[in-house]
Amino acid sequence: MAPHVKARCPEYPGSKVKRFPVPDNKVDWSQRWPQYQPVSYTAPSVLTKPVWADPDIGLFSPKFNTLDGAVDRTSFMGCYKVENGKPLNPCGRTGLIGRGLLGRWGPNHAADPIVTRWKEDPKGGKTLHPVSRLPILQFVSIKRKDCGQWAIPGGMVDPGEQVSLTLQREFSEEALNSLAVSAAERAKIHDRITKLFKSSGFQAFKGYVDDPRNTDNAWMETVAVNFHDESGNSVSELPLQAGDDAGYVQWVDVDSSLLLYASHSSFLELVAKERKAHW
Ligand code: RP5
Ligand code: MG
Ligand code: MG
Repeated sequence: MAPHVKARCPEYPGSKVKRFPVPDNKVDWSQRWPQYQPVSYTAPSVLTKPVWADPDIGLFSPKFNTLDGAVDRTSFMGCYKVENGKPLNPCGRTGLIGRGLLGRWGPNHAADPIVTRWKEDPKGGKTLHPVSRLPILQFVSIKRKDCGQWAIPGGMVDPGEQVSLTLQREFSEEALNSLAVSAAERAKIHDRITKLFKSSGFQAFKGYVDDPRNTDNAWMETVAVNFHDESGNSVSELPLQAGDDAGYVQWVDVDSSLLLYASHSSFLELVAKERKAHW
């Protein structure tokens, strides 16, 4: 596996904090590196003890590598090390200790709904890419408010929440703005998309996300699932409207040149390959 890159971004997101620079060959914990002096940072938004965040180490006794009450502290990467009471990022050094913007020590579980359809040509058929001659997929993409980057409309799995529910809930909140409409409208949205989200979908990825918010002690993991509207008459007919942590939303052509948040473009590559679409 290539070493994480975005998890070593020089300036920590939403702050002026500079990570201790970690070269590629020092990412792995197995490389001895006595000179390593990571900076410590936990964002004020986490320190004010919101419900979604853990207390500080020492103030509570988390059960790592297991289901800790409703909080899932297991990792898709296997058993992670805990050193001096603090979990160690399974993908190596990031130049920063503490939790940064992440609420949980150790894995922070998210779910990423990749909703796709075929790009239509004027006659209603599939649009083929001029070079690859393969049909072009489109996916619902949101522009994140926090960093302005385009992304999959994913979000955190709430404690005890089924991932299948997180996928549908986050899509509704970020791409259909379900939080801002009346209960009746929300029920309508729910009905319209439940069929698509109840289909089993294609699990494109499950594991570590190379997220710029990652630290040595806290990191993102996700389950990315593709829900495909083959005939273009389920979600495709719904008006997209950005909501919650999304500033914009639109259908975007799937292509290898996409620059997306975290490791999202690698998830789309897996979807394109699976659906024999252009990449
Ligand atoms: C990424 O952060 C995941 O892949 C997911 O898309 C997202 C979840 O965080 P929030 O959108 O809730 O900030 O690592
Ligand atoms: Mg969200
Ligand atoms: Mg989100």
